Amino acid sequence: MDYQFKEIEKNWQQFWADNETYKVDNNSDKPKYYVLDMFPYPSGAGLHVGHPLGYIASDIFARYKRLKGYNVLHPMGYDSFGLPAEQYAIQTGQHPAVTTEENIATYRRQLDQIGFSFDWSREVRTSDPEYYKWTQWIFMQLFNSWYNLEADRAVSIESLVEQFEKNGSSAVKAVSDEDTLVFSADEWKSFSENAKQEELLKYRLTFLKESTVNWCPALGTVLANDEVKDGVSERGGFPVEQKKMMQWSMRITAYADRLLQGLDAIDWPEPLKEMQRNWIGKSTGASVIFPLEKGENSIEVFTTRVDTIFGVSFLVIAPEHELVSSLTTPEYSAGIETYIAQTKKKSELDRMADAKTVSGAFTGSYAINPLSGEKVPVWIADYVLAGYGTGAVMAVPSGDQRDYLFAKHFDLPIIQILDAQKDVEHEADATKEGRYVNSGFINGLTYQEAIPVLIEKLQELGAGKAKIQYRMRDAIFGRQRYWGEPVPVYFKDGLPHLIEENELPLILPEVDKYLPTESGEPPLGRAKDWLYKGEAHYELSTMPGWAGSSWYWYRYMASQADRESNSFAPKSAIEYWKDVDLYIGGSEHATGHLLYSRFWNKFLKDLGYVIEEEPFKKLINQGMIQGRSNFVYRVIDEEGKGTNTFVSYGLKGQYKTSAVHVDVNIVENDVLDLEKFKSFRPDFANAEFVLENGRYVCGVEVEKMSKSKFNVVNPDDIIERYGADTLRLYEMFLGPLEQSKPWNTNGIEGVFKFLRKFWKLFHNDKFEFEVSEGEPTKAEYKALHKIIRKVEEDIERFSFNTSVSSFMICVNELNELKCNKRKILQELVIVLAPYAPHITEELWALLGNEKGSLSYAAYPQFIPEYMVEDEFAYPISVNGKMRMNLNLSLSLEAADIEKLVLENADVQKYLDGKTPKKLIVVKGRIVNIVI
Ligand code: ANZ
Repeated sequence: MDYQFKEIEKNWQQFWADNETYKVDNNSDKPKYYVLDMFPYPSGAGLHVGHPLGYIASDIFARYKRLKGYNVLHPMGYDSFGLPAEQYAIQTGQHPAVTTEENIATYRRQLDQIGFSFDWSREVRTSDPEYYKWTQWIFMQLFNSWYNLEADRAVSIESLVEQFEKNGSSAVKAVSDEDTLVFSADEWKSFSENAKQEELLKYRLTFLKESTVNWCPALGTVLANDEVKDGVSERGGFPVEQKKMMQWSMRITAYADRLLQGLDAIDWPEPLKEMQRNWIGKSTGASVIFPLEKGENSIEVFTTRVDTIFGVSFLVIAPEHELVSSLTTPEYSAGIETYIAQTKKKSELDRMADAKTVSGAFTGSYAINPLSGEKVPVWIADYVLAGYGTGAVMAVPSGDQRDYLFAKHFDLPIIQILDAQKDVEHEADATKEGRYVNSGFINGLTYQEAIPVLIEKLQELGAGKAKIQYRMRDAIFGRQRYWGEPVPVYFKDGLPHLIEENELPLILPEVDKYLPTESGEPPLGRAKDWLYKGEAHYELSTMPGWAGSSWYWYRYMASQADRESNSFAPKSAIEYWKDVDLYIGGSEHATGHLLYSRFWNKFLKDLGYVIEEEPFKKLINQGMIQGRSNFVYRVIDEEGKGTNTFVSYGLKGQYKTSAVHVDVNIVENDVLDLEKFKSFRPDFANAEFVLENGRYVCGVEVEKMSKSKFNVVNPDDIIERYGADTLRLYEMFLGPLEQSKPWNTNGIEGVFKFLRKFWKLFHNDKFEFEVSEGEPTKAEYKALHKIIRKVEEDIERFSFNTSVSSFMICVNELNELKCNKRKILQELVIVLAPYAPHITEELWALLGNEKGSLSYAAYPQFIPEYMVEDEFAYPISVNGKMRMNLNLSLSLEAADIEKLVLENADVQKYLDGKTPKKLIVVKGRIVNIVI
């Protein structure tokens, strides 16, 4: 039979499903291996060929690991809460659950067609109450915990209450809000219950707080910093503004140092780790207190360059700083007010990016430099951010570029403090070379020498101390939207309280519309009679997109049976699977999902629910598959109007044209299908063409794969035409996994032909299955063992593309050797199986093996002896002409070679009975005969 991929693939997919071939057990003597993909958001558009790239790579790895004797957990699920389903619901009135269900069905069908070895019995859906029950449960644990800096971990909030009851607040070392109260044990006991709860909220790891948020009016929700790109929402590109709101937050900053340290222990791409490091943004410096000239107050600044303190010629505080109004003297109040109004219009990103335009306003007040005793003016300016450090800086125009530009602009003093001064105007940070001058007791010191001396002095004076500052903020944990997890909280006297654990899940209620209420409350405000115990109001915002994906890999560890247990995954399952050995997904999640997941993981570990500090041991970012767009060229007439004539790419230079995207699915090898083009768009129905060599050749460009560019290739179409095995091999063949690369269907034929050639090795000329039982030759063994070793090495270093070309070479070699020996082919089937699971299952069964046993066969052992070159095909030339090759052992000496050459029947034909005049043997190279 010819290679009937359709039937073969359908049958095997059915077989794997019926037999639960990839269902994995939590009890096994084999070593465990956990291969995880970033689960998809099931969008309405379904999968395009870019999506499965990472899934194919991880599936190859998972299949390979099974062959290597591992018990492999390779699950899949859906991140099924989120904005697009809800936007669609708003437009159509369709319940997001319904569209989500439909989209999941499409995804499942598409995934199944590709032949993945997922254990579907462990599927998760974040929007399923059985799943989000545990997301809510984790939220409750966070609410019930605080971060004890002494223990350097999260502990139960009861232990904080105990400390307060025993010693008051003084001995507590916690990561908390800044406005915590100072009280004795007795004072604590005298607090009302509500006052206690209010105080505890400042310590809880998830807490309500008024904060400035990125508010997107068009989406009607708050967005996380990583969901805002260049001042607009990442989804949809809508404007985003700053707004103060009561919000749920997660105290991720408590974990800043552990998140930083953990990076050193995991095998992730360096650029990704660097992105996390920058996001966390640890700065080591000092806080310095500048008392005000008048009154009791003082301004605390954060500086990384306390050594420049003698160069300070003014202070700048953020326009939002709490002291602004009290510092502003009547004379300057108009200027300050105008400036504050201006600042409100700018986003934080604009403020940071806009370093060159100088703006600011003088408050009219002065502060005192605690070391020099000098009086310095206090200004406000938007380059100082309210949320970073203390929201105040000591300005050093001779050292810092922004301060320099500011001083120049407003004519403020510039104090020279180093003997080797660099060009401050052009260098952001110019004071690191030379020794100090004009700097009191640090004169003559270098900057490294000065810092510890100054910190000690400040500490002595009670005017400052060493301080570590993080750029990362606590993470906002709420959306004013419908399609997300309800927060398991109700309100009493304006304070949040958790519902009982046994009341979980708190089910997402039905609403009549997916829009905010008339009074501006989130959509959940529309739910009828949705009250806790019939009286208390629930929290109306829902959890953000990252909630459900911050722990999902643990749910997969729970088998179907385990899921009945009263935990997100039973201890035994967590002890067995521990962590993810290989995680494959996109780098766009660097500072979102991948940071939040590490945070929740560390938290769950602190509470003893999981055992590993880091969840994802090794991570690979797959590259993006770009679209390869095709263009036709519309001829423009003299008046500049587009005609209905299209000129082929090679001739377009002779006309005035404009390029128009054309659907890549009606183009083959860059040649346009004219009939399909005419029905592609109504206005093309009467199109005329200027052809070259009778064909219309399209132009090409590499762009993002997107519907609007008509360059989306659907895997369904490829599978229909060539089959899933070809798709899998081809996606890998495109290039290194980590690289971005364009999808180019032109090369797919070659891969398809390779599979047919491979199939043909097992069949005779009448296409009947036929393998020989004979003992393979050395050359045959060599071809096999070359590929055994190559594929093993390639997969172990995640170089999947190089294996594909090696398979092609191997099959060509065996083809030339006319090898159909079972001993060779059966092993080759196993080696190819991870890449092309269907065709190999079929051949494995045809070879007489038990159906379906290929997935758990043993990867063949590489035997180095087969690689030893012990023969050489000597070129034999007669009178300077190459006549033939003769295979001879490399161990033979010249005399033996001479003898064997002369005895050879073919050589004798050339000799024609004569004795050669000369016979030159170069060992391992050539034999020359002169007659
Ligand atoms: C004096 C100084 C002299 C500074 C000098 C720098 C160079 P990183 O490394 O990012 O932490 N700064 C402090 N708080 C700020 C805020 N809220 N908004 C804007 N800028 C702020 O940077 C810390 C430095 O940024 C601090 O050190 C402070 O300026 C400024 F030659 O203090 B420096």
